[in-house]
Order: sequence, then C-alpha cells, then structure tokens
Amino acid sequence: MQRKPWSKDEFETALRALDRRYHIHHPYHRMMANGELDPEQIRGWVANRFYYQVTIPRKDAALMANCPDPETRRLWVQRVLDHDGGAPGEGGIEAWVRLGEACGLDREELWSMRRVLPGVRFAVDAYLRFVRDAEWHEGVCSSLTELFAPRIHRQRLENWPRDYPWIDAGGLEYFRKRVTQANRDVEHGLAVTLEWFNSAEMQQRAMAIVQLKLDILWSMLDAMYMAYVLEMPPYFNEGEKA
Ligand code: AHQ
Repeated sequence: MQRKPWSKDEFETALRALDRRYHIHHPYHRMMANGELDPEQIRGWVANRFYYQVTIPRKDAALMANCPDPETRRLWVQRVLDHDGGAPGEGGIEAWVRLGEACGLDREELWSMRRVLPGVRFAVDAYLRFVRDAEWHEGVCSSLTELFAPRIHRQRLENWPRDYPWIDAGGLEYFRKRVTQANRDVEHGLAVTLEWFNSAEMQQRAMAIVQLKLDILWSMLDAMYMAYVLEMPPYFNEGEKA
C-alpha cells in the first residue's frame, strides 16, 4: 500500500500506465484493428456502442448536477454539447447515427436499442449510476480512460478505409472529431484529478475509479465477443436439455 502521496508527475505516470488495460487490447478490438470483423460484427459494435454514446451526455449532465463550481460547469457543459450538438442534426450522437447508416444500420434501428446486449446495458448503466452518485471530482476522474482514446480513434481512422472499404468514409467523422475533443477533455479532467486527489489514500481511490471505468469498457466488448464472435448471445442455447 502506498504510504506517502505521489508527486503529480508520479500520479500522472501511474494513471497513464493503466493503458495496458484499455479496451484497445480487447480481442474484439484487436480483430477490428486487424480488419477481421465481418459487417454483422461491425454493425453489432456500432449499435451497442450507440447506447454508450447517448448515455455520455446524460452522465456529463449528472456530473454537472453534482458540481457547485460554475467554472467547472462552464467547461463541462461543452462535453454535453459535443454529443447533443448546438442544433438538430449536429453533434456526436448524430455523427454516430451517420456512422451507423454508413455501416448499414438505419436511424430507427439504432434508436430502437433492439440490438443492445444485456451486458452492454449493465456496463453503461453502471457508468451513469456511478457518476450520478459520486462526488463530482470522482466523476471527473472516471472520464480519464480518455487519456488513451485519441490513439484508438486514430487507429480506426487509419484502418477502416483499408479494412472496411464498404463503409463510406464520411461515416468516420465521429472518430475524427473525438481526437481533438478527447485531448481537450483530458487536459481539463487530468488537471482536476491531479490537483484534487492529493493524499496516498485518495490517489489509490482515483486509480480504482479509472479501473472501474476500464472494467466497464472491457465488459461491453466481452458481451459483444460472446454474441458476435462466439455466436453465443444471451440464451443462444434456450431449449437445450440441461
Ligand atoms: O466517444 C467517446 C466519448 O465521447 C467518451 C467520453 C469519455 C467519458 O466521459 O468517459 N469517454 C469516452 C470514450 C469514447 N469513445 C471510446 C472509444 O473506444 O471509441 C473511448 C471512451 C473512453 O475511453 O472513455
């Protein structure tokens, strides 16, 4: 157990070392990066991640509701606008709908949430509930998996046109925007986290919070791997003799 607090540099190094558990290393994501996913497996990922995308601004609004500091809310509200847009047809959720359309999913199918797997729903709902109930600095800390996000978005921008030429490149706009938005998010989120979690015990708490979010992201892909790679969606064996 850590006895004295890390310096800010040591603390940041410890947070960044968690990249080894980021979902870029999940088998589903490795298959994606190697061009091994078939169209149905891509559509399953897009449709399930849509539930995560529409939940992010609700998570951010929940954090703002817990935060008494106008300066922080003024910065954090940008995250809500990034997803909800400034007007109809704008924002990250709309860009994700366009990603879905480019992959052969229509708007109604995405918004119906028919394809969302129980494991994905549980993981995403756990994220929203954590932030809704957490002290707001802990909510800020939980967004720091985005330390590792620019790399995963750049990887898709590089690989998808080569590996998934059947997907119109215009659908990748979401990933393009996230590279800069994630960097901006992290600049603020990391500064708040390094400043606030200033005792050894609090820094261990911060590490556990980021681990929780890594578990959330990893579990989402576990559910998708079972369903779309192993072809064992929930209750696939219904009716078999026990
Ligand atoms: O598209 C993503 C996004 O808008 C966010 C917000 C942020 C948060 O507040 O937790 N995390 C996040 C992430 C997004 N995309 C994921 C991906 O793999 O495309 C990565 C994810 C994250 O790392 O937390």
